Amino acid sequence: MKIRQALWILCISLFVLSCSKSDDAVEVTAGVPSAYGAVNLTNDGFTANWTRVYRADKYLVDVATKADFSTLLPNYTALPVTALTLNVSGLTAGITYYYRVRAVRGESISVFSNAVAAEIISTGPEPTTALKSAANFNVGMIVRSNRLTGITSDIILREFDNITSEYEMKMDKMYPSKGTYDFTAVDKIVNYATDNKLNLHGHALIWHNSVPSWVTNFVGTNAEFEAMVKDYITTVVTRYKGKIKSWDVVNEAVDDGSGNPLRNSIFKQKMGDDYIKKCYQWARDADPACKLFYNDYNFASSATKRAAIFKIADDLKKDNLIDGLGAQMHISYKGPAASEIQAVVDGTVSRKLLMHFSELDIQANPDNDLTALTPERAISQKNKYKEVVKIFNAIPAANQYALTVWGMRDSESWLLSFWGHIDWPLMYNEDYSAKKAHTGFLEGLK
Ligand code: 9MR
Repeated sequence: MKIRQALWILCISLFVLSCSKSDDAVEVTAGVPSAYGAVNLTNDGFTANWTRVYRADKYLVDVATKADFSTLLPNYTALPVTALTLNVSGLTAGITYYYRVRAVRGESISVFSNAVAAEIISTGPEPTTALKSAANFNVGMIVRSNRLTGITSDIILREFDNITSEYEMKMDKMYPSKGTYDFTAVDKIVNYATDNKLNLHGHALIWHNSVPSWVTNFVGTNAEFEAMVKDYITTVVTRYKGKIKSWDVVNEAVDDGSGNPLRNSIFKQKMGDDYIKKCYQWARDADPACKLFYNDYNFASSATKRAAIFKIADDLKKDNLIDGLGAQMHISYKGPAASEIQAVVDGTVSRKLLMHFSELDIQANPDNDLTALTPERAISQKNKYKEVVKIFNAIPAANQYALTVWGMRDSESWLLSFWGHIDWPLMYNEDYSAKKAHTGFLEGLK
């Protein structure tokens, strides 16, 4: 009996073993490659590249002229490649192509990787369509009183309908010593705006970074300090009533530290936390028709700062003391993400406030890894300009105030000395020709 049982068990085991396949023949599934951004962009091609897939025999690459791959290029339709890169050539300058990759392992073909867009470099001049004629909203540029002539002025008048003073409408310049105002530069800018029918945005009445030394070292009581600030705001806003249509009353009041309390500025120290409200009230009283803005940076990149800014707006709005929010938008080609910028817009629009993208510049070299602006980076920067403009363009017209770019030529940007290294954050070259960033702005309007 035992021998029979043992024989049965042996037979069954042999049968099971014969049915199972050897390791080599086991069915395998090819993993999915991830496509990286295109590199080596030239005026007729680029290099596609992607991640290695475990034991893949080869990869199949598609290149198309449409993001949905409905128009595959005949030479690049499931093109088999054993390496992890493919030089794609014979393409047309200025056109955006898309690629995706599958891995092949034995009989198995993976699903498609992500799709990557690659814009073929166009070497000719960029389109010169004037921004203000292409946009349905006010497009702004910063000005300096000693640069309101020549080619700079020609470009301002051709491209922009809104101007902001880069630094001459700040307290240290307008109120350099106790009891003595200096409006020489502001008058020039105001006259230029009036003569040329440009909207002039006032920037910025109260900013911790532009406090004259006599105010930092104020001699007098807190009540006297407050009276001085009231006189300053009233004097300036009244002087330009009807000519300066909007003011950043308080700029950058939110601290960057954790919890984002109010920055401990001289104004907070001497006047208390409600200094903000007082300043807006004095500005409102001086010119009730003037649009009052609160302006700050990292509005998109920091959710906590965004919440703190919206809280300031809510407190002011309760008493009808604010009309709009300025998101400075000193950003880089890497971020913040579109969703974060959209959150700024959504919070502003839902509060029924005007939106000003007030100081746009886009660093192309935030990591200081370049010594010259490469075509790839110029295109990445262009795409970020396009993304920002697209978001602004989609804001309901009633909430759009303006989109202001913080500087004309790259070499004039504050960022170079601030970060101490080369960058190309703006829309114009040294010879005032338009960069790809300018084309990105135009494309964002479509
Ligand atoms: O770009 C401005 C620079 O030329 C001035 O020296 C500086 C101080 O007045 O202000 C710069 O502009 C700042 C703006 O007024 C507020 N947000 C940050 C900007 C860059 O520092």
